[in-house]
Order: sequence, then C-alpha cells, then structure tokens
Amino acid sequence: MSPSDFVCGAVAVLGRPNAGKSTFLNTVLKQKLAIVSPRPQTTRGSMAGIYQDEKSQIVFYDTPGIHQPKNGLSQYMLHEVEEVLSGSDAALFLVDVQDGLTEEDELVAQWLKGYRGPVFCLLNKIDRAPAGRVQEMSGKMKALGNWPVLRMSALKGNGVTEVVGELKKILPHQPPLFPEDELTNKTLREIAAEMVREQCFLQLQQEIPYGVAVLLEEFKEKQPPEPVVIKATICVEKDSQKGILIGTGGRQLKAIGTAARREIEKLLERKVFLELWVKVLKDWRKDEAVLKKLGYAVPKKK
Ligand SMILES: Nc1nc2c(ncn2[C@@H]2O[C@H](COP(=O)(O)OP(=O)(O)OP(=O)(O)O)[C@@H](O)[C@H]2O)c(=O)[nH]1
Ligand SMILES: [Mg+2]
Repeated sequence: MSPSDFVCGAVAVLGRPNAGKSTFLNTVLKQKLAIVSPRPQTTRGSMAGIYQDEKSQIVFYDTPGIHQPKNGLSQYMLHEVEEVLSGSDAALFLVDVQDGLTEEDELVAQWLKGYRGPVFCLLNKIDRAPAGRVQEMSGKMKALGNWPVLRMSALKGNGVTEVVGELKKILPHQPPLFPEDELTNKTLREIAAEMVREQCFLQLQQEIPYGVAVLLEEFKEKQPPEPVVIKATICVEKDSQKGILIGTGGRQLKAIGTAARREIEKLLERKVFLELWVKVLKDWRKDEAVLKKLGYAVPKKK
C-alpha cells in the first residue's frame, strides 16, 4: 500500500446531551474511555478516541452535548464543542430517535449551518424505537439539513461499522496524525478522575452530580503486584451535599469509590488503591477562579 492510500482525519461527534455520543466513542474503539450515564450533560470536555486499522486512522472527538448555556461551566463545555468542530474534517450529528426531534436537536442543526465539512446524521438508539418512528425521524432529519442519514445502536453496536465505512470514503488521504499505538489524547490520570465523576452521576440523585468536580491529587504507579495508588477529591457546591455524598456511616462514598476503582482497574488492567476525599467549593460553577483551577475555564483570546 502506498502512503497516499492511507485515510486519516478528525471527526467531531456532536449532538444534544444524552444522544449517545460517548457510548458511540466507546463502541467504535471497543474500549471504555468516555464516561456514560443516563443523565444529560455528563460529558464536560472533548476527548479524542483514535480508531485504527491497516488502511486508516480516524480520530473521533467526543464532545459535550449542545445546549443553551446557563453558567461558566456551560460556556466551557460549548467552547470545547466549538474547538472540535473547527478542527474537524467531518462531523457526526447524533440524534436520539426515542424522543423525536427536540429543540436541542434544532440547536445542533444551527451550529452546523456554517460548517464546511461533510456531515452524517446518525439516528441512534434504534434498538429502542419502532421502525415507523425511525422512518419518521429519518424524514425529519433530511428536511432539517439534507445530510445522509444512517441508523445505529451505539449501545448494541448495530450500524457502527457502517459509519466507519462511510467515513473512510470521504476522509482525506494523508499519513496518520497520531502514533500507531495511541488510543486517546487524554492521560490515564484524567480518565481516572472522570471515572470517579461518572459514579457520582450514576449514584447520586437530582442536581447533586451537576455540582460535582473531581480533582486528582495523586496517581502513583508502583512495581506490580503493588497497586496503583490514586487519591482524588470530590468537590461539591454546598455543605448539605457533602453529607449526602458521604452518606450514613460513609456508605455512599464507599460505594462510589468501589465502583470507580473497578472501572479504573479495567482500564489499567492492574490493581488500584483508590482514596477519596470530599470538599465543598461554594457555587464553583459561577466562580471563574475556581473553574480555572478545576480545568473548566474558557481560554482567553490572544
Ligand atoms: N438503548 C440504547 N441506549 C443508548 C444507546 N446509546 C446510548 N444509550 C444510553 O443513553 C444514555 C446516554 O448516553 P451517553 O453516551 O452518555 O450520551 P452522551 O450523548 O454522551 O450524553 P452527554 O455526555 O450528556 O452529552 C446512556 O444511558 C446510554 O447507555 C443506544 O444505542 N441504545
Ligand atoms: Mg457524553
């Protein structure tokens, strides 16, 4: 194969919150990297997942769900989407077929109005919708943007290979952007912190997960069979949330820690010792200085 036969490009994975973007990233990579929960706005930053085979390298960028911004954290999330979109060769617009066309889907379509690259609309969660609904959504999406429409279940894997196949037809012919064995642009430390946050999204009720941020304090790899030692602080916005997060007799925090440790152990394929602390950072989502400290600040324009 000559180098000019190699296909490589960056692909933005976009959609409203909860459409299944992070699930898609994990399925296409056959590896759990991005955190997933049934709640909208789980993902806060972009993450590259690098798909590779003999003839191609596709750098998929998972992004936060597009929504109407409410606070400093929202602004950061949307800035992450903008950055990915402006650097991508193609975009995937994921739609949840269960809910029909929503206002947020229309907002995503607005974002794509000025986009120059090719767009595919992916009707996701077809395992959850009758064929008639999928057909109806297909018509609505064509009317909205006239993009090619594909159907898939990111969760079950149906249709995912076809998406990769379609991308290979339109991505540029150029050498790989990343080294062959690279899977993501995030560090293991960053992913481990996200896995703690994921458990907060899965285990805590109501608004509490939205006010959670995780700071990784220590990540020490020792000689196996010694475990990797990870220490992290879970930050919440209010004193009352601290008590709920810890739970009676520390049970809630322990449950979060146990589940997160298991996920991190799968990722690292090693034993992990995970220690969690809880701290209150009052209304941090509205505080620019704290947002910066947590890595959620929009960079200032030069
Ligand atoms: N049944 C079904 N559920 C799915 C499918 N894809 C995703 N889900 C579920 O939908 C929920 C949201 O999935 P995510 O991958 O976190 O969605 P997201 O678009 O990344 O959401 P945000 O990060 O909040 O923007 C989770 O409960 C997933 O298990 C699918 O194809 N079928
Ligand atoms: Mg996500």
